[in-house]
Amino acid sequence: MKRAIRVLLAILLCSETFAQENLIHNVYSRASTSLNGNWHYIIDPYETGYRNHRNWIPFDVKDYGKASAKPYWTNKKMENSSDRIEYDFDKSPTLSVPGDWNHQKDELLYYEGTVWYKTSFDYDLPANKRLFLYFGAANYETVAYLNGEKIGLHQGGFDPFNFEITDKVKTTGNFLVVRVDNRREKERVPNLTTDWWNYGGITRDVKLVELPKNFVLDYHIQLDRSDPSMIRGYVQLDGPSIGAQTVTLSIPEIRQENSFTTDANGYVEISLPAKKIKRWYPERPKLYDVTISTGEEQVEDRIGFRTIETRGEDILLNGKSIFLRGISLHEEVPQRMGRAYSGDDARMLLGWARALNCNFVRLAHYPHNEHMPRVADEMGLLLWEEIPVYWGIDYENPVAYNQAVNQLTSLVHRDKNRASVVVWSMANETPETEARLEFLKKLRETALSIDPNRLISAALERDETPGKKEMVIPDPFAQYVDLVSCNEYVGWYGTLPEECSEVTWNIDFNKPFFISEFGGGALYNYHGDKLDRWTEEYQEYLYKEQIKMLRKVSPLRGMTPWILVDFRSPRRNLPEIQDGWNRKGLLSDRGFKKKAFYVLKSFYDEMEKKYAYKIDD
Ligand code: GCB
Repeated sequence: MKRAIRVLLAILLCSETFAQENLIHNVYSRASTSLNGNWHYIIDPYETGYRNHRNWIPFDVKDYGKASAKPYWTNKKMENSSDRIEYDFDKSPTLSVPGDWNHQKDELLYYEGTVWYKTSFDYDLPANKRLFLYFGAANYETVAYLNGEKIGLHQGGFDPFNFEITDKVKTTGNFLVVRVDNRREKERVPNLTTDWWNYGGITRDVKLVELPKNFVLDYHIQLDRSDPSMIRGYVQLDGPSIGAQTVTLSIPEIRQENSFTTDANGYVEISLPAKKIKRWYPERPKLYDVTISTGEEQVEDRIGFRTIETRGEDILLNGKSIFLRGISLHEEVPQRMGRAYSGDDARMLLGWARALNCNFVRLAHYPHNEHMPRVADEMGLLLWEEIPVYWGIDYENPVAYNQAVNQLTSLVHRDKNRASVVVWSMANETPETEARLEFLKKLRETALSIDPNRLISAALERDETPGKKEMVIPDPFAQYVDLVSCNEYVGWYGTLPEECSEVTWNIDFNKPFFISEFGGGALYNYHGDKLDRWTEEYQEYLYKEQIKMLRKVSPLRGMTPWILVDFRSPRRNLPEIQDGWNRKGLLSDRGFKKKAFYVLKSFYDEMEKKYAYKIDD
């Protein structure tokens, strides 16, 4: 995206909320020091830690905070025996970072409110370097203070952010206090109701990232969709002297290297011939070492090159038609009953998808951690990524819109170089109102302005008229997507699996059609008749009937049934069956395969043969 547009976007976004202005791209390959570990914490449901903080008046109580106290971010200690300080981080218990707090401590299982964290570190920063504090994500609002001074605020529970601390860090004895709150609020995205656990806390990696004075802030390097003989993109530098700098892009394996000169804003468009490039696709996920060098820095990445587009009802990967053999997935490790956050977690979850013979995974319902697309790049799994515009967002409210667009902007920026990501999804099951349509259209434009090279979609709903057997998708947003996607629960909500045989689909968009969810609950190893709810037999029968029905839908080019693994949800309270779990997983909470797993796998084995994929390059 052109620099001018990016600056304008940043200004627009910053005026109302707390967008990430200078998100460092590819932090995982930069020089960094992990701050992961055990951090002290104080649970603070009454916002006691904020006493005397005049700029933040919670709950509209105007005189809140008059009491004389030492707010938590000052990390005050008693200096003599008559001092009154009513907290002490260093004597408080610890939480593991990264990690949601809910499943680390019994008293935090259902907690929705504020927790203050504290850690300490020493850091010897060379004079010619800059230092940034990076969070992979924290849910939902984060305020960070270094050595008693506020360094930044971020809203959004699933996107990365960083704050510069070059002028604030000390050689020894730094203390970092971080307030995280995971309240569900009307203006937040998501807002009051979801069907997943509202995991709070610092859920992803925390790092100190050390960079030169002028550094590579961002870059985009992909095959040009309109001219795939070329790799094109841009590099954006940040720092005091970023104009007229030489930036070199090289891919040693194909012996290509080109140099470019930045404009006065540190921005430059880059390109390389792609003739010798072997394309990335699931059966051959070829990644190249790519280097971007400036006089001060060398940034390494591993990038796959491929194109994705649609033509009529087909999805074309590298120009060849594919069927998306997918599954939906939450960012959760069921055995640990908590958020996934590591490369190993990603390998386990995506490995289960591979065992199902998937070539596609829907990362529902919010941006997952960066390890997921990176591991998917290596494993050869295509991805659908989405933001938590889920159900009843406050669509008329510009604050809610800003929350959504900020999360989308960060996600698209973070993952725009990942070959695995082929779909940006704007929303899940949202009501058809005029305000919502405008909201989604603006989100779509934002995604395309950063990255015009991928498909836009949204999980829409079918016409839910009771008793109606002809399925249509009346949602006007279908006109604006590349991939028309729909969640449907024929055979589970309201009806029995038999209904699948009576249903017909009237889908006529001249676009590929995709089922973004179908499914039903089953408790692992609970058996009975195929019409006994919650049995594996019911779920197996439902999958068989769904597949029979969906085979007849001619524009269908893929599906991501709901869901790979049972997941935690406070909405699911049936004793002895659910006990706080949504049981629609094809695998149990311990990773055991239910019968329906094999039904879907055998359909995918068949689709793999039907859409056999090989390209000569
Ligand atoms: C849906 C939602 C998903 C739920 C699922 C269910 O339509 O998109 O988040 O978990 O249904 O299990 O009802």
